[in-house]
Amino acid sequence: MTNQTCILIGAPMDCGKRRAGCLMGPDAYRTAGLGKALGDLGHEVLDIGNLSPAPHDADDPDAHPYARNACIGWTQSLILAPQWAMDQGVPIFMGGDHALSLGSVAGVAAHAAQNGRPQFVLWLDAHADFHTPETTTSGNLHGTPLAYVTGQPGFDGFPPVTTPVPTGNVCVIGLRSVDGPERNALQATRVARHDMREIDESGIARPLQNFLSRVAEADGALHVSLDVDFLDPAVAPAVGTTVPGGATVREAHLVCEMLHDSGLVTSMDLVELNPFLDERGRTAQLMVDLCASAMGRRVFDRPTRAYA
Ligand code: NNH
Ligand code: MN
Ligand code: MN
Ligand code: MN
Repeated sequence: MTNQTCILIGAPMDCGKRRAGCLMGPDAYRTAGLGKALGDLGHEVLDIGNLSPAPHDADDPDAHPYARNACIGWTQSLILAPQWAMDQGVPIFMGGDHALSLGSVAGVAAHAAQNGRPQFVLWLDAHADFHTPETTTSGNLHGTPLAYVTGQPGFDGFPPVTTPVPTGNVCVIGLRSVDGPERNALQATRVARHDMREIDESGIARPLQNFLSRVAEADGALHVSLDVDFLDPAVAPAVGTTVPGGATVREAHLVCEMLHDSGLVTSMDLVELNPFLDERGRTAQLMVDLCASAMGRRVFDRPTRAYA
């Protein structure tokens, strides 16, 4: 794999849910050595610092959904970042909670469309994040990004999604907590959904490889959105929404290693890390190691595998 330019973009967004702490995520990744880990692989690393939200109206703390205006401000600023970052290298959005993907994914999809490439999205998460502001009962907008970027209605006040990601280009792996309205809505789409039961039965490589083959065939751009709660909370405790029964360290590394070998990844989010809940930085470190795997770290050299 040729060396790339990794563009680290801090997005200390913390308004996608009520429990505070994800704002410390970007600095936890820096402290855990994300830049050095990627540099040691031979990549050029550019840490551009942290983004901030576009100016927005104040939020009523009791409003439903929660912090809509702040999320709109962040989405407006995040959606613009891929316009310059995608031309420089591989943007890595250091979250911040998963609401940052409303902007990052809408932004990379718009950029891909400008370049005539179909956008694909791999969502590694315990949750489907397919609520709309109308169906969410928690009111937490970090549970909505996949619905937004695929063009589902109900996101009044948010930037219009000009180039929705086709649901058939989305693959979710790691599911073990899906709310009723999300399940109903997802079943009416072509989103590929792989729950933990399927991973237990058949392994994690098979669904991923099928998806990567489709991306390669379409010469697509591939955005990977890695939610900390994809991982089992026993190995990744620093997340507000722990769900037992998640991916093991090795399952997650295998996913990242296969992603690297595919040569298809064009952008990435690292989301939901809450350093306030971490144990001596172990979750931040694991996320850094996974990102390094996705960017080419390996124990021994192996011939590059083709997924086409
Ligand atoms: N589905 C729940 C909700 O909408 C949980 C979402 N939480 C997440 N998503 N962490 O990844 O509130
Ligand atoms: Mn461009
Ligand atoms: Mn999520
Ligand atoms: Mn989640």
